[in-house]
Amino acid sequence: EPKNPLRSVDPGALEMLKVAQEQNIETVFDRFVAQQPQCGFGYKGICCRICIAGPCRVKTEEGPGSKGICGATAFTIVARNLVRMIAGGTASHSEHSRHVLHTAHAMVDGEAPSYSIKSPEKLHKLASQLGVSTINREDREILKDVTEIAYSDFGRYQDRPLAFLDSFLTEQRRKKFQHTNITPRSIDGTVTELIAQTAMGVDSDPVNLIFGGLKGSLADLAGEYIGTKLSDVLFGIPEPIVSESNLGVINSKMVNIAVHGHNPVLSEMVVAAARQLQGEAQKVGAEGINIVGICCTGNELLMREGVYLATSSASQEMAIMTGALDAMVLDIQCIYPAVQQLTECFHTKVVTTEGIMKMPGAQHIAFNAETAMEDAQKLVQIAIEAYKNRDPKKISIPNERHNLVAGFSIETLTDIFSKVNSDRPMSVLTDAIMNGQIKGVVQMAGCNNLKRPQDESHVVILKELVKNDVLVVATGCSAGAFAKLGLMSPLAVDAYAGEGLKSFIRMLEDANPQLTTGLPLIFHIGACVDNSRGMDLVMAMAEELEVDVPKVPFAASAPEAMHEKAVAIGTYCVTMGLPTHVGSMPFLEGSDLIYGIATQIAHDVFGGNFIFEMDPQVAAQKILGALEYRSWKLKIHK
Ligand code: NFS
Ligand code: SF4
Repeated sequence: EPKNPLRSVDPGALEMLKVAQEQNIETVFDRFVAQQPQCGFGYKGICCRICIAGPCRVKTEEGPGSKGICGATAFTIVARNLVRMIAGGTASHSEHSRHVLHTAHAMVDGEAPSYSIKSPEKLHKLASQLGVSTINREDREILKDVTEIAYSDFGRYQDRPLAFLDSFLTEQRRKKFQHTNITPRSIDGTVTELIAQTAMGVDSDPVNLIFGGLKGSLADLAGEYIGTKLSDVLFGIPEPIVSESNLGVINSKMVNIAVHGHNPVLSEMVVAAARQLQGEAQKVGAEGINIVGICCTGNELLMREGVYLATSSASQEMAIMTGALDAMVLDIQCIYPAVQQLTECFHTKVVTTEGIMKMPGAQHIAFNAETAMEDAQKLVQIAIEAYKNRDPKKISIPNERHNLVAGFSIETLTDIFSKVNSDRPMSVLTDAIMNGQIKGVVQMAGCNNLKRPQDESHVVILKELVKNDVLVVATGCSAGAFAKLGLMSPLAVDAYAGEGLKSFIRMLEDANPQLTTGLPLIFHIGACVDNSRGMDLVMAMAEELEVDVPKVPFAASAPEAMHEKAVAIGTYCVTMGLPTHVGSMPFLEGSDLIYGIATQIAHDVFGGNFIFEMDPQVAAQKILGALEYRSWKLKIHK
């Protein structure tokens, strides 16, 4: 019997876990148990290994043992560790976005023939927001100017704020960031500065350190803006789209390829190559090629192509354990090294594609913008070859798949609202809040973290919010949880939405007869970089309400946060002025001061604050409380 019996609430994953147990296959759930108890010093954030005089730990309340060898106290150590996590998250998002940017740039130069400008509409909107002229100019020329601005946001030291951040802020947020001196001047420069600031013997002032981290989180948001906006230009603005999710989308009669990681630059090409090579798959006896997504690359493809979402972070190994996955094509981030180890028992080919992401034992096919289509074809061929090696005895695909509707960019939402009020689309949402039909908006985001059963916290919080008439937008593996469990289907509206939310969604449907599908219970706004879409939404609401972000009934929640990227996102949500729930404890309990800054002082300065609450039921109540407080205040002042 497993020591941790309820490890997931996802029936697809649970079914595969039975297989794992029968065949004695090790999974992330076993490794989690093997790590217990996790180190108490690390957990509290009071372990420092920034220099090799260490590792140092804060061992006592007072005296020499209460400090590191250099004299760094708990608040310094906790702050430095946190800030380094933010720098790590910022670097991750930004490298992803830089790859999209390189691709756009190569395309403009005629060196990436497989790519094109799918959305001139988005390009023109972006250009005008960035102050790039569009009159009498070719789209490629416009995009060239846009990419130059993005490059200079990344790397050039400049005496102006980041264009990809500054152009999208409310006036009050812009001023707030200037006054508190956290306006980043370059993305790369900010990451480097934070590493330098937190090095041995530099900053020991916890407040100055944390403000550095806030600046880093804004650089992270800028990087996400570059990623989301350029991806929309190259691959299209997401529009409502019907698809399915959970492991049952893996098809025993087809060549199955999972794309796992984050970057649409790769996965969009794999989808295109698969469409071309269907015939090759038939030659080896398969009915065709079935692409399925995992984690955020799955979200990217789901949003724009309607590709099935097989599974999310914590259950990524389960896709291989179906025995019917012929290849897993990887780019970067959130990919367990364990997936390659697992293929010792299965025929699946694991293939890496990026220079910074290789795995011992896995095949590597370098993926280049210049040769994107040929590279993608090679990847698909590997899967077709592997199909021949399938062992029918090892195939067990859970009979679990659910309908869903995804594809809600802010453009699409605005469009849907505009059918109710074409002059002021956002007022449709804000009026519904002001008249009490809905309580506010919550952006649910973030990962799976095995400290709690997979997906349970996402689901418990979601159900409580929608029952209480909160409009939920979702990203990343949070969206993945809802998709897998059937909660992202229009049918879930009747089953779970409170009367107010239900009537709001029905009103939108009635006003939009052009939609070929009903609207879902939760609006999927994309991958984790697309948390930037949520920021665009809250700022549009702020402008409509003529207030700054901290007054808008809007909150964020990452019930099972895991990655450094989630730390960066949570931090910019707070800096932007949002109540931000996190359901897995970051490493900061070793300093009451830092805990107080995160949960209280941040609120005094920026109007947003962290809510650390591990119990999902209690967390939902706290989020609802924060929304109610904001709408109550808004109504008094209007
Ligand atoms: Ni976001 Fe997406 Fe998932 Fe977490 Fe990882 S896939 S970028 S970091 S685990 S939500
Ligand atoms: Fe120890 Fe200070 Fe070095 Fe950290 S920086 S490892 S606290 S001596």
